[in-house]
Amino acid sequence: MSDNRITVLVPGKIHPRVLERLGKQFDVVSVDRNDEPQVDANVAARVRGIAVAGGVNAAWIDAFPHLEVIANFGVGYDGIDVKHAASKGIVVTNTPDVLNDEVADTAIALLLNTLRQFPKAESWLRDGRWVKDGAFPLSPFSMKGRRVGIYGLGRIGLEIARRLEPFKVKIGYHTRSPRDSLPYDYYPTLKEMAQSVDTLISIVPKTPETHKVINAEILSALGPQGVFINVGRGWSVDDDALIAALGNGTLGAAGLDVFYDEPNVPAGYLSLPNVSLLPHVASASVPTRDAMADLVADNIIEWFAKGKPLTPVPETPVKPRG
Ligand code: A2R
Repeated sequence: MSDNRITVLVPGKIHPRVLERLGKQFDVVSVDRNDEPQVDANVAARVRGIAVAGGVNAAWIDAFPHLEVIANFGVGYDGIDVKHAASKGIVVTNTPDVLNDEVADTAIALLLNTLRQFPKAESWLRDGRWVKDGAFPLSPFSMKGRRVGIYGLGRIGLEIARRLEPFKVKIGYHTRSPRDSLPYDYYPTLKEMAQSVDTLISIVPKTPETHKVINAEILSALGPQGVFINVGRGWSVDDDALIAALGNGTLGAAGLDVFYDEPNVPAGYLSLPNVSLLPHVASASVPTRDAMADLVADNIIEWFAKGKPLTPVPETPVKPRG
């Protein structure tokens, strides 16, 4: 559309509510998301905002000389080259907080599913095995008496900790800096925490420092009664080590909602009986995804209305719009 409305580009798929909200006041241009942008030069010159669920690399940032803001759908913004955006004075926003409760709920559900094998028990019933073979086998693990270590006690990690309290389990955490006045044990290293707990929940972002840190050493420290849950990023896990540990009994069980190369899940997991797998659904409810979509739209709207987005990421500067 060639009117005098501000042009906002949407590479690839995004929640329809983002398109609906932005379409009311912006010229929204949807394009395929390839490595290199294929956008008409006239359109490229008009683009001042990008709304995206996924990634925006340096080539995309460079393709739009008047780009001011990139609004990411999701709290993790590892798909966006924020350093490059920051170097060009472009603001990046994400969708923190509105998904904390949903992701924390999923973490607890996945932990219970992993410990108590509820998905398998339901399949047992649906497959007629209750009638044919009798009671579902007892679950080898229980929540009772667990010592839980949370790797990452940020917005989501803290909600997970709060939800664990009524289960009467022991709660500890590892972050780079301790959080004041919380009733949880702080561990200065991931290894020390893994040695002291039997349940590890990962909810750290994807950064160079968190790459494959859940490795053979950490898994073996958790031990044969140990359980690993991941609702952060698959990037943090050495899959070969986890598959081996689950297969040879070094680790008891795992529950995974996130994977290194989504939607591709290593075949090794699929054949293991002691892993509970979800297709990255932690925030995937209608109300939570609607709230995330609204925050994406509101970040763009606020930026162009007031020169101040609602939730900029810490790496990008927010200078008043000139
Ligand atoms: O290290 P700190 O004190 O900055 O604590 C943050 C922790 N964290 C780390 N802990 C240990 N070693 C690291 N290298 C490291 N890097 C970060 O992760 C903080 O407690 C937590 C991140 O919290 P938030 O920034 O509030 O993120 P939120 O909203 O909880 O989401 C976490 C991640 C997203 O980045 C997505 O990847 C995923 O959950 O959905």
